[in-house]
Amino acid sequence: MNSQQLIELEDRYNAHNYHPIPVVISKGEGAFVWDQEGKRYYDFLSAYSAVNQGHCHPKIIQALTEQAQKLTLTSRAFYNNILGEYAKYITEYFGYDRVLPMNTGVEGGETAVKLARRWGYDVKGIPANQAKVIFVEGNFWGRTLAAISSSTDPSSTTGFGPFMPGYELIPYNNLAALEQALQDPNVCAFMVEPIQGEAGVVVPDEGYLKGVRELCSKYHVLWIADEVQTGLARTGKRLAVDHENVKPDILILGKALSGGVLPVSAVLSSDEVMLTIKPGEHGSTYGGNPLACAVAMKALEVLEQENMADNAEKMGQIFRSEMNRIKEKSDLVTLVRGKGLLNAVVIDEHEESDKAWKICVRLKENGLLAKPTHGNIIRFAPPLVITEEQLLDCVNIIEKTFAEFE
Ligand code: IF1
Repeated sequence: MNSQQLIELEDRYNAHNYHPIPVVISKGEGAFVWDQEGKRYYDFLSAYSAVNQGHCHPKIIQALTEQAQKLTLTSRAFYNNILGEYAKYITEYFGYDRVLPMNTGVEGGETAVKLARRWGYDVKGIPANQAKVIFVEGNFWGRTLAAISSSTDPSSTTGFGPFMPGYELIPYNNLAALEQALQDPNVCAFMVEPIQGEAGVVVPDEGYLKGVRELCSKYHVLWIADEVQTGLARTGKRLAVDHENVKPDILILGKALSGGVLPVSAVLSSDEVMLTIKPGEHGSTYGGNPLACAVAMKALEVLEQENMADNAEKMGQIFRSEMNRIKEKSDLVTLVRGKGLLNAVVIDEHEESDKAWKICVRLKENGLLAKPTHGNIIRFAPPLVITEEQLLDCVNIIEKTFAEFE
């Protein structure tokens, strides 16, 4: 079947919960993907930062295939021979006491909120069913009812109520608002993305994360960092919180924890927090499965071995300086922002415009895949294995494409 037929097939039988760029990908390697007709593209979405290590990283695929031939799933009703090794590996890697393994990013968020509530009751002494979690405006942590209950985006929430109680919203990047909200003794946690992804790669002021750490400690509230998108070298450090040398009480990881191979998420925390949940009180059939554990260990290992954080930092500097050069002589680009290889270009349009979409379709025709967030923002986030030569090739494609819209 050709691409057009495959698109029609999906359109006919699949739910219409997405509006994809019209390209049918059938192969991937490193920073490249190929469509059904064999045309090659640079991937500047990286499956929403899940393939930080590059498509089909040979070492990760090897770990996958070797483990797949031995044992894939036992459930947690029994022990398996890989989970303990993985738990030791990931907790030492990030400096936490314990890990709770889940599958998707949103399950990681759900787990973090449950842990925080339980800690609030058992340790902080919040009266039963009164615990509150603070979120920021523009947050995104997935599509479950608990996640959309904190959303300020109507396309996430409209027609899906009623919503989960016990949440409070404050503005992002605003420490005074946080301190105000923390006055309430029933607050158990503050959950935040160190850089907001879906909101359009919104980078907070320097010192914000440090301030969050200090305020949460001062008011005896758990700080939950959602690093599902920003973690694992994407922003030029192992974690985005490392830019300010601070440590969250609860860390959520997902996406690239498996290098894009299968859904693997993790919640990391201290004994004090993690041991509040007892056997039978939380879990998942697939969480901690041996296949996921083997893949995740390798995915973490190659990030280090191949210095992907350093490469993300260096390539990100070059990318933003090139985009700013383009911005200088362009009427189209109004703002360039990001950290490491999580970047966005804001174009001169209103949020409901279809300009960013049209540019992304043209970028596709010119051999580069990117996705708009809102009508006026294009996200640029290639795999972290991209080389300088490849990146400069991509800058040319972007420059040429933007020129077609001047
Ligand atoms: C979709 C964006 C990215 C996340 C953070 C948790 C999750 C996500 C910070 C949940 C998921 C996704 C999912 C994807 C779009 C997407 C996204 F455009 F919305 F912002 F990555 F850039 N925390 N992000 O960003 O993880 O349960 O999906 O594994 O299509 O909804 P999940």
